[in-house]
Amino acid sequence: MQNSVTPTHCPYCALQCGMNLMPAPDGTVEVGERTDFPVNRGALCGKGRTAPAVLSSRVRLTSPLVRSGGTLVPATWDEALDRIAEGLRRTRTEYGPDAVGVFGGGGLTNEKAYTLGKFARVVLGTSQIDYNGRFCMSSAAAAGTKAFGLDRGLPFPLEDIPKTGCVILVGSNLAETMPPSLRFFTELKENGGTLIVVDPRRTRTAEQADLHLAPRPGTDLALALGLLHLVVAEGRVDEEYVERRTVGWEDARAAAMAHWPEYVERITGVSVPQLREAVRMFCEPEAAMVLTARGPEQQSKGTDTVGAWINLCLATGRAGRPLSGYGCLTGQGNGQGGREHGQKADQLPGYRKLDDPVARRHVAEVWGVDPDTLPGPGRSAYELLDALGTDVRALLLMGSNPVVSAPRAGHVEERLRSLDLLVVCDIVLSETAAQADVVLPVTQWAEETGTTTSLEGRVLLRRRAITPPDGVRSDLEVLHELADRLGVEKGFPTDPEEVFEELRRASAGGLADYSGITYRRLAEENGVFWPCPADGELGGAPVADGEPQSAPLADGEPQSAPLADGEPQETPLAHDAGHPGTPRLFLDRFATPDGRARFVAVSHRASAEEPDAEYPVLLTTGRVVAQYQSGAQTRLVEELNAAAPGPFVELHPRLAARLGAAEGDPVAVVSRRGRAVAPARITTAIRPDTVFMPFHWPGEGRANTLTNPALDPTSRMPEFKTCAVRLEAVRS
Ligand SMILES: Nc1nc2c(c(=O)[nH]1)N[C@H]1C(S)=C(S)[C@@H](COP(=O)(O)OP(=O)(O)OC[C@H]3O[C@@H](n4cnc5c(=O)[nH]c(N)nc54)[C@H](O)[C@@H]3O)O[C@H]1N2
Ligand SMILES: Nc1nc2c(c(=O)[nH]1)N[C@H]1C(S)=C(S)[C@@H](COP(=O)(O)OP(=O)(O)OC[C@H]3O[C@@H](n4cnc5c(=O)[nH]c(N)nc54)[C@H](O)[C@@H]3O)O[C@H]1N2
Ligand code: SF4
Ligand SMILES: [Mo]
Repeated sequence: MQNSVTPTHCPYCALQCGMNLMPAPDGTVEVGERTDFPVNRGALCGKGRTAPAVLSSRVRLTSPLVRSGGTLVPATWDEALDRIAEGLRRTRTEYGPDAVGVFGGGGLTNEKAYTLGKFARVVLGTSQIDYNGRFCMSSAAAAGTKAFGLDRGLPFPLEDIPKTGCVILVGSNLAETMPPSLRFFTELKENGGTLIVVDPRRTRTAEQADLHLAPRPGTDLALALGLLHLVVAEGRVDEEYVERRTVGWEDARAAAMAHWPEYVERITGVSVPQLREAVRMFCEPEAAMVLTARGPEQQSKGTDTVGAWINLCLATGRAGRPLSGYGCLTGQGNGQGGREHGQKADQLPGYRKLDDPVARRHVAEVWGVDPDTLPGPGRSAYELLDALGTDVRALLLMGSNPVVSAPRAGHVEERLRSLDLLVVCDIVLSETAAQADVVLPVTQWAEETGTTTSLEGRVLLRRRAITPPDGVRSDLEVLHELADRLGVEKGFPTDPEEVFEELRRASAGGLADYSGITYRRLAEENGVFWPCPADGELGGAPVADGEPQSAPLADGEPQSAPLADGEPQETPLAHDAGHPGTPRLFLDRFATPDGRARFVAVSHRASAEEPDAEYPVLLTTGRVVAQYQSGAQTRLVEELNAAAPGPFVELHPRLAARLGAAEGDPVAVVSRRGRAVAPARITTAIRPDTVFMPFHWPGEGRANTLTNPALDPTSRMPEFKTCAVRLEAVRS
């Protein structure tokens, strides 16, 4: 234990709630309220509050494991690392560098994501790297980039939400997925603003709405186009704004006009009066926002769907103006930073493109390599998993558990088994690690320092608060050791701040420019919003090793001056005064060459799999409040398991009656990919044509046994949110 109180951030979702860690009498840590972080002001959900339980879990890995005679047995670090290096070298020699794949995660810190991308390109020389963020917000990222020239999930801080006039929340159940953020929407309503929620289920979030629209899964594109049609028909277009700040309106308008309200009602199941009411609520106030999450994004047309919602914002003059805009609620702890610094198949640090010669030259110079040696773009996440055992014969996996979380998971499991070499770095023996040839036990959030970038685009410092157990090493140490064994002795530091200093240089001049950010500033300013270019040369005194990085004040007291109301840009800098960071984007111009936003001309299309006689019901999937993702971490916490012990199938009483299923009865859900069985949870809160399953569990009730890996043509996002299934009663 280093400090008595260490201010840091939660290991889980993109809200990155602030928390204090304090030593507990039994040698572990306790979570304390940290009220100075403006996003959560001390509030935490149950996952954050119980996160320390995973640090001291009995099933935590503390020794490397290697497969021997079919089983995983403990090994020394040298044995394990040697075996990996030898396997990777052999694969490369026999099949070429692209036969080695790398799979990362949006939960990894910026330092890890950056180093993993560099490791793939410089040490392995492979193009075959991608990460689980592809399954997360990639459609919104693609649409945001197209429309605005830049993808930062929220172009404004969350604190703007209560001050706008209306928010349309499309396919987000944030009351369960980011509970402390619900406050911003409650305050919005208290201030006289309105909330519209679009979700096929009446979720805890939808219950807070002034208007709940419950479309059929997979029809958000039609819904957005129908709203835009009405905006035009009712004369609500902001012509002056469209003229001055956008291009492409004529084509987008023509496409939207083909989506008559009655036609949209037929596709979506949302009535024409409800469509009109939504348009009125959205258009009447001075300012309004559209926020999307996984509901509309995890579709084989997710990019076009988000594009259509952005069109709605642009046509009504609600983007790049104070208290107005489109935003995506990014999901994972570092879902934002994890998509900026090079673990994505087509990307170099600073949100640069791998196929851009200028970007290649810049990053190659920082890395001290010849730009021509950098490989080109590789396969997207699902395509990479699908190629395992054929084109890709060895895989290094860090920060994901695809056996539970990938679409068509039975097939992915089979592909993983067919590898010559699977290496997994994890905290626990996840379902994926259990299939590995070598498992490396790594340190966790509270045992290491690093930065994350929250859904607001706010770069944050997570601090080491506790000494890791014997036997584990950090992901950075793993990459350093492997680089060394593969003949690259320099360029893979194990000190996170040293990595961050290099990341600053690599990102300088890119879209996601972190060059003006230092660990010291992060500690003193409670985070800095990118872009934050350096003022002059890149210096910045590093924080002394092991020293407390800011003096914590007495418990309960704010630890730094709260931001001035509405004006976080003006917060004075305590030290190395430089660029203040950018809480709000696009107010003067969009990040396109001409400064104007782009409309997209899109039309509705069917989902990859629509119900038919054999598979007459729609399946959608998502989350519950008490479990996180594949559950590898949260399934270890007693309190969370008590709240959410296992999978279930949520269905309407009418469907249940047809099936003859009572509450709690096992129900089989069958798709073209496989069959899953879980207890029925009967509720009128879901459409009668749809069933819902959470995806947090492996085994018989694994939702991803069923899901369809149909990919969005642009973002390569799989269609997690809709596929066709049939239900069968299970006789015990
Ligand atoms: N408790 C908890 N919190 C989490 C996570 C977790 O696993 N557990 N994960 C984190 C991560 S990585 C992410 S990405 C976020 C995700 O956060 P959310 O996007 O809020 O989570 P989901 O439950 O996947 O999906 C949201 C809603 O989409 C609805 N939906 C399903 N199909 C459709 C559709 O076709 N259209 C529309 N409009 N809605 C639809 C579902 O009914 C669901 O209520 O949560 C983060 N926070
Ligand atoms: N059906 C369905 N499937 C989905 C979704 C859905 O809505 N429906 N959502 C998708 C989305 S949005 C996401 S983000 C994915 C997430 O799904 P996964 O990618 O499986 O995410 P996690 O369960 O968070 O996996 C993280 C793994 O890394 C480990 N880990 C945590 N921190 C570290 C670290 O610092 N280093 C290392 N080496 N390991 C670490 C954890 O123990 C865990 O085993 O699931 C996707 N799958
Ligand atoms: S909302 Fe997200 S960041 Fe906040 S405590 Fe819960 S899991 Fe952690
Ligand atoms: Mo996610």
